Amino acid sequence: MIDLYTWTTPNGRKVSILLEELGVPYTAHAIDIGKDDQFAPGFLKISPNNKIPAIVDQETGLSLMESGAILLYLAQKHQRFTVEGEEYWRMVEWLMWQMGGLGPMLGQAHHFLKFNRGTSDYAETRYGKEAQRLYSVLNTRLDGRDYVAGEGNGAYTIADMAIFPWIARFEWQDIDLNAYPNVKDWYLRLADRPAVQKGYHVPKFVSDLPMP
Ligand SMILES: N[C@@H](CCC(=O)N[C@@H](CS)C(=O)NCC(=O)O)C(=O)O
Repeated sequence: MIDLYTWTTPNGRKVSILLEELGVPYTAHAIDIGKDDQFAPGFLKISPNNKIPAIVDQETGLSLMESGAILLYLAQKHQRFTVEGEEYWRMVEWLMWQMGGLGPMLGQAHHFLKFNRGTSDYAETRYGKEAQRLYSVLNTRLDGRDYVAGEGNGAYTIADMAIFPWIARFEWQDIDLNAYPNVKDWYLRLADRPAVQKGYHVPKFVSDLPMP
């Protein structure tokens, strides 16, 4: 049994999507980051960086923070949604691209383009352009491929699951998905999966999965 501490944000949704794909038992605990639940002393013991998501694996007692580490742990534990050989490293490469680039940059785009528009032209231009650049990079990677890693036209892995909930906020980022046709096809491919639809609404329903 996995205890998942999460909220309705891209980093949280990555993990609930994987848990739904794995079909393993888990309990989702809502950490309302708008009410500062992430600073509660009990939560800090498992997530010392004050952020969701975090898990505790009740089978082993292991607690983990950082969504990328959690995805790698669960994929390795269950030997699913991962690939082998050189492609393993390609998967890690795109997972790290999400963790170090796509997530942090789109997070800033949300701040300046969605929540604080009009406060900084510089930040709007910087993060708006960076969002477009990152979508172009992903669009190029997905040219002739169904998924970001894996041999041939690819295999569905945790790297796709990490990227998906960030792309699901394309409207917040002023992105027209039609301008990135490979990303759009990939997005619709993942959005069609029942586990993605279910995992997206953990720990609670906020709104439907956005459709381009
Ligand atoms: N690198 C971390 C980032 C986690 C993160 O930024 N979580 C946000 C929600 S998506 C959070 O908990 N924010 C609360 C806060 O900043 O106080 C991961 O991928 O797990």
